[in-house]
Amino acid sequence: MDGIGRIVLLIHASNFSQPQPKVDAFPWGVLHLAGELKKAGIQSRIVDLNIEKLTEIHLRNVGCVGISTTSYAIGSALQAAALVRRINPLIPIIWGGIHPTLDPQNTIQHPLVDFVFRGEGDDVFSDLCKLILNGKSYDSFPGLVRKGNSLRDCPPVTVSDLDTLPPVPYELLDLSCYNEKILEVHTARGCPYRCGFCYNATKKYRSKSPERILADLFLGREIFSNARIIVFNDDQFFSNLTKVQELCELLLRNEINLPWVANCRVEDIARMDDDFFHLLSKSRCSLLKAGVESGSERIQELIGKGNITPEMVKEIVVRCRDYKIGLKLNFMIGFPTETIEDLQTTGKLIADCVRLNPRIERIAVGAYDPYPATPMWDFALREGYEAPRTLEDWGQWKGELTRLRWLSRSEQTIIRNLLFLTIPFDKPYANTVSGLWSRQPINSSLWSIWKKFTRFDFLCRAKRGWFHFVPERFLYEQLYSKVGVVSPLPKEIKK
Ligand code: B12
Ligand code: SF4
Repeated sequence: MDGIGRIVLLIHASNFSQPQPKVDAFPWGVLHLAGELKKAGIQSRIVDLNIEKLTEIHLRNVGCVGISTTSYAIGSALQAAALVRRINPLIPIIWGGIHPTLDPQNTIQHPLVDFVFRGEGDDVFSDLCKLILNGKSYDSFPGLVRKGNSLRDCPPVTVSDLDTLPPVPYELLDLSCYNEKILEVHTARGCPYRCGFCYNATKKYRSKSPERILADLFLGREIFSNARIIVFNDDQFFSNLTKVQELCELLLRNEINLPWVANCRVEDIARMDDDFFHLLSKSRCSLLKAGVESGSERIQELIGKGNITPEMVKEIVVRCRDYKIGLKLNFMIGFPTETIEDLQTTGKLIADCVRLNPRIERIAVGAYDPYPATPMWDFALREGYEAPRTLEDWGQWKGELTRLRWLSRSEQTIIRNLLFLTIPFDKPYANTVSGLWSRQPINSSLWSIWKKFTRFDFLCRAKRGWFHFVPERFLYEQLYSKVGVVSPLPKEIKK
């Protein structure tokens, strides 16, 4: 190809090894950028690598490429960038999204990266594209890191008024590849809390007005007329309870009449009074997803969640049971300085929660993955985290447990055992919203017998803190590698 074209190509990177026929997640970052480009009269094209491969055809008449990636999808982003470079080396490639924002230093050094954009592109990306497409100079553009730039000159950009965002241009996607039963809406960005492991700890909390959220819901409903659930996908839906109250009332007044799901912080649920719970239940709140992380108060303090005590967690577990609101709890293990006793305490808290509320939808236990620029990153490095050094390294990175050098062999084993033993509680939205997500729990009778056994096994072990020696895990791994039909879960419990 000679010269550059007039279209902006937006690529959403993926962590799937192959494109999937259908996915639950929308490529929200690039979709928002495309909305702004449309408003500015610039034509754009979206390639979501979750559902399709990038080909030469996508690059026809393209004048600028924006790649969006998390730390989990860099391998696919690099492959896409390599194709762009091979087909037309004149097209500038801009990397944005969570990982480039967090780690601009290493990202910008890669030859397949011309620029890094830091932060939220909504307000400024279309201006940048105009300059690029018209061959104008864009020296010292807000948020734009060039090779050799000092990062001090490029702080991340944020949008101050979310009500000014244009409507989502759904027409740019092949909607048949996305789950039409889920109506996903964003109501806020950032978070007022400062958890040590979290990307959001660097972003100020801002919310849309309830009226704007309702308008987004109506638009989504026009597109997804068969939607059976609303997912408010912000990290912190409940940070502003007045907003949530107004929104619940609007949902009721406008007879939206769909169950809804949202993320929350344990303290936020704890501070809701009975009237608030009634309102949630009346407006069809069906699932609250909260990050507990650890049962150990020392670890909670270390990771910036010192206010969340095991008593508070059990209190919300009981309240959700009493109000018949589903609950998903996330736990994280493997933090620096975490001891075997801390891990046992977390196991015990999980078991207490399950006993107190058998209707808990899901308990997801994951191992700590340190991310650059998060509050605990430097501490993790000092404690020996074997961090990927280059963008290429990040492309290979799989969040391996062995990189957490502070873990002794027996701690690693206990973590793997805990990840294994809690699998039965990670049933994707089994009760209230069953059958809606693409990733279905396997219903084979072998799998359900196995799950019942492991659940019982976990509850017995948690009482005594017996997580050191779990031979059933090896049996499971053997069974999976030989038979391959037991579950849809990973072959190995985190390398
Ligand atoms: C919805 C969501 C999901 C969905 C779908 C994600 C997706 N579409 O890929 C699901 C449930 C599938 C999911 C899964 C996971 N997620 Co998730 N997820 C989120 C969540 C809550 C919202 C993402 C979103 O839609 N944001 C809204 C859009 C508008 O924002 P955005 O993408 O950042 O885009 C803006 C800017 O970044 C920028 N921008 C983005 N791209 C580009 C490109 C260019 C060129 C430019 C100029 C600008 C630009 O402009 C955009 C508009 O303002 C975020 C938290 C968060 N606040 O971002 C976590 C988050 C992205 N997830 C995270 C994680 C860890 C995971 C999982 C690994 C969880 C797990 N253990 O399985 C998986 C793996 C996902 C993957 N494929 O990489 C981490 C990622 C951390 C990191 N270092 O990468 C986050 C940040 C959560 C956190 N607080 O730590 N996730
Ligand atoms: S983990 Fe949740 S509460 Fe903590 S900073 Fe991130 S988004 Fe906020």
